[in-house]
Amino acid sequence: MFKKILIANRGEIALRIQRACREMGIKSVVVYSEADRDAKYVKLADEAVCIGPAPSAQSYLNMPAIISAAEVTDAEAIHPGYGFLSENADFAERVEKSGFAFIGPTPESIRLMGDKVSAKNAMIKAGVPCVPGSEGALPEDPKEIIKIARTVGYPVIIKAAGGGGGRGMRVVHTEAALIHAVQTTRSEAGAAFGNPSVYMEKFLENPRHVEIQVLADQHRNAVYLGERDCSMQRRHQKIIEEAPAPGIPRRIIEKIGARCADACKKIGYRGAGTFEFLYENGEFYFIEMNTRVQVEHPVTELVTGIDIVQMQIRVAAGEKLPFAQRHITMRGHAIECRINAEDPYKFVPSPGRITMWHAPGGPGVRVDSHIYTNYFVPPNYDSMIGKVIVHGDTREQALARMSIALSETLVEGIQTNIPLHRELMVDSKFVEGGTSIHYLEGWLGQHKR
Ligand code: MV4
Repeated sequence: MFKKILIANRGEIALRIQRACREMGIKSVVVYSEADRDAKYVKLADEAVCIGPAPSAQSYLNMPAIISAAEVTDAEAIHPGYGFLSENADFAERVEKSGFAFIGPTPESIRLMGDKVSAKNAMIKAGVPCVPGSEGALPEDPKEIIKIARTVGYPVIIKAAGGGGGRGMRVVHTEAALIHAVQTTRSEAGAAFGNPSVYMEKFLENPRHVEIQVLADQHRNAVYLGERDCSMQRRHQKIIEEAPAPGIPRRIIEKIGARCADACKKIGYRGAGTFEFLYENGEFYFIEMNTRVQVEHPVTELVTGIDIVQMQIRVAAGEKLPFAQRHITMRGHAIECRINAEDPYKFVPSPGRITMWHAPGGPGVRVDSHIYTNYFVPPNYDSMIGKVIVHGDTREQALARMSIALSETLVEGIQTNIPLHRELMVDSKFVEGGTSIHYLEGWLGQHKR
């Protein structure tokens, strides 16, 4: 096992990874920007290295500075967390070329999944069901594109191969609008991702976003840890996630989960990963794979009892997964609310000093946050300041525990989205379960203030 790991991230995930290291008897090094000098995880770390000024481009995205920090502190491995460099294949490659272990998949896996066309081709080959659409990238010839769209059937969606997470997409309802949409998406994709390649899918009008968590080691073992429903989102920013996904029959999850684990074996995947699906009319359709630990990993940890971050570290060190699929069981229901420093209804960021922080507690309540009373939320990064996660025997109990936890949570000095979460926890459609990816935007339209 590694003796020392460098954490190439900030905020709650830096603290989360540090806690995993501590539990495993591993020393942790954190890197931080000038804006994060007073952060809790910086104070708590065994060692800390300042890697540059506040802007991410000069600190958390600064590859040479991060690798130098690993060299001077004698770290053996680098954990990238989520965001920043976590899905950058070139970074993973440079980490390994410099003699460190990258706590994540191989650069080849990251590259394969980073190109959404090659990811989809790999999944089709591995037997994972995908959204019907073009076979690979769209050709140049407009006549060919029109033919493909007729076969797929309108509405269609044009997506950039270099996109993902909602960037570089366009919905097309009629043949008259098709060619212009393809050309616009192509040129935007060329400018944004340096890759003008686009592909086409049938546009699913009212799906849910359901994802499968996987874990794989370097010895051809792979398991799935059930699913998460992440449909409650606005502008591709998830705000609530839960496990299991309400109302989806277990046999359907087991079937798709087994396909995902099998696909991991086929592509030689290692580490934690997430298969993103759209779920509509009882069917799963693969859209993308994330090759990192996700913000919402705790809901899976609570229902499975498996520490995903510790598993990432273990498999990166070459250990075998300590369990097989038959050993993994799911208990109860977990819900996560992302707490953002923002206006709860206008979504304008609200950085600044937190004059008072009181965390919730009680049975089945987990708080993953790096904030404290008198902490200054810097304006330079994502507005998420923590997560409240609850576990209960049933979804009803989890909902009740979340409402109580949110009522106990105090954040003063800045605005947060806690009031929005409190309203959603008692919203009749959300309580019923199974709302689609468009629900929140509709709800906000009806609850204008
Ligand atoms: C889609 C879709 C409907 N049909 N693909 C958006 C993020 C990216 N991961 C894929 N996305 C979508 N792809 C087809 N064929 C609708 C979305 C989508 C969405 C997906 C998941 C979560 C939130 C979303 C919000 C808007 C659109």
